[in-house]
Amino acid sequence: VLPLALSGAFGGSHALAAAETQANLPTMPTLTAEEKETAKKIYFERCAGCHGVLRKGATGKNLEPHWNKKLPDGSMQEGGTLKLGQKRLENIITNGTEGGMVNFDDILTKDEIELMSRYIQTTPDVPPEYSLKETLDSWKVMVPVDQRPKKQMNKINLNNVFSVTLRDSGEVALIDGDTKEIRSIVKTGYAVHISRLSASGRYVYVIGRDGRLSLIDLWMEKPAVVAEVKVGFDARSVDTSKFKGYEDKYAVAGSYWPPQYVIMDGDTLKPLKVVSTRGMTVDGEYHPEPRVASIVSSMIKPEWVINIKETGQILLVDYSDIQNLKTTTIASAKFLHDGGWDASKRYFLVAANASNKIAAVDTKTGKLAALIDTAKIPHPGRGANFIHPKFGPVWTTGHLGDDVLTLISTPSEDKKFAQYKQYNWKVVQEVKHVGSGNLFVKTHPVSKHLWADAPQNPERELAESVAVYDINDLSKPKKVLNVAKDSGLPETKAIRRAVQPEYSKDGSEVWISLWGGKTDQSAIVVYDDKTLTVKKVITDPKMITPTGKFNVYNTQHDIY
Ligand code: DHE
Repeated sequence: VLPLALSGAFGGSHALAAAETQANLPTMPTLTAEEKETAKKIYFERCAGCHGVLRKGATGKNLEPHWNKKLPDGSMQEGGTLKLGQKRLENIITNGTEGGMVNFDDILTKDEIELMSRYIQTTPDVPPEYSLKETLDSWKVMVPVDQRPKKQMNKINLNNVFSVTLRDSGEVALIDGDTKEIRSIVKTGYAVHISRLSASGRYVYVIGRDGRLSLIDLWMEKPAVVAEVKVGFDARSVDTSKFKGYEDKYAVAGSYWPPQYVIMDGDTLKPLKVVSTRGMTVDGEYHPEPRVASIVSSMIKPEWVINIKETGQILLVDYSDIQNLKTTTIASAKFLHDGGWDASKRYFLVAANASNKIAAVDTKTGKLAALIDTAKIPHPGRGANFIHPKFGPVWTTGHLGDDVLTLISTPSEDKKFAQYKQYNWKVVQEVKHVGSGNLFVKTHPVSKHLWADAPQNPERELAESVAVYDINDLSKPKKVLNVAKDSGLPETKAIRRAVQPEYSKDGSEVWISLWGGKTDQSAIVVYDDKTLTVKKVITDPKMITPTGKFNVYNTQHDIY
């Protein structure tokens, strides 16, 4: 709380008005020290991703005890968790909302829901900062570069390995795509979010939600972690330097908290530079927690595209001179999240999810190419590129908040697509999906299919299924595959969400994870992409909560 003199100086009459309103609010609930610790942990693991550490909201709503904001017409709007009250909050957490919040009754106990409802009515603690020194202190090299193999020491086809997140066990399984055998399970950070590849394809980088970044060497007889560093307290993204001459040289990881990114040596993870992302939103307001969302590496320039969620600023960071770092800051729209390249890999398309927009950046000119309005809460994953029979090259996104798949026309320098220029950056088609709650879409250059999941749909049947569309004729009825049933595993109390279709290197198979309960043995179901029949069910007692899967070749070359 600011001393009165300061609040007068900096807060002015608004601050006084806010203080008066706050005086009329119910008093904040109390928590014992032990309850607070438990609630903090649950909040970090389950809530912070959408609502933010400072609870200012992004994909999810603002969860501060009390907030007020000025509307465009000059009037003040206020709200907050204290106003909503204990019963209403318990109800929202238990049952979810139509706005996209999932129901937590199968994830948290009744007591935990009661506790979390009290916790979010109290003022959020500001977590500590994390500097270059702390990053360096956390850095470990298990196998120094000169003690690593000089050539591949195993017989695995390294073009077709899948790095699979075992979410709740804090591990990654490396699965041989040819034999479907689990080759190695490595301990990583908590709930690994993504795996990305070095330009050479030798190293896999996996980032845990707790900010622990692990480097796996695929050349070892049994692939294992060779270096590790903690880049922050809460993180989601990592990528490497892929431009010619910089292969395997650098890695970059983005944090949610503190809001910053860290540049590291590619083969040791030695932290070299930490860059804060705090600053102004595209609307010109200061934001204290602008989190780093997706990061991709350009192949046409020594640059990373770093998307800053709360500010809506897209950074093109030139890594050719780390000491004198040059950054182009492109204003797009707030709440940037995930995205992928168009087929030419010149344009990066990223969802500004809570703004219901897709931003397209031209990495050749370093400018915003388009800002496209879409249906509610686009969530592309990396999107899906294919040639539409009527509209030419298109990129696809699904939606968390709507029951359509959106196709956006993308430019091409190939003369044979010149006739489609008139459609560029327009939404050319919305294909009806099975329902809302889609997270990922996927296709492959040799495939005739577009796959789309719906794991966040409230209906069990839909959450456990995926839909397959014929890209040559999208008017044909989609084929809906019930992945949970196809796994042959006994039904469990927890919904087994069918999530993230991923292709094999040759594009002949599609792998789908069954994201089940915290302790339930689950599976990855592998389908033949042509016949849509089950080819293999990969299961094991250690196959618990599989979510993201990354075919190393497709990830290395951005094929989607
Ligand atoms: Fe993700 C990508 C953030 C919840 C599985 N997720 C991303 C990216 C971001 C992000 C910023 C892009 C990374 C990149 O490309 O550099 N995800 C968040 C969240 O903030 C959110 C909403 C809440 C949270 O607390 O983390 C969230 N994500 C989830 C899940 O619940 C998912 C389904 C399961 C899980 O393992 O946690 C999940 N997210 C994924 C996957 C990708 C991803 C599989 C990568 C897709 C790809 O094909 O590259």
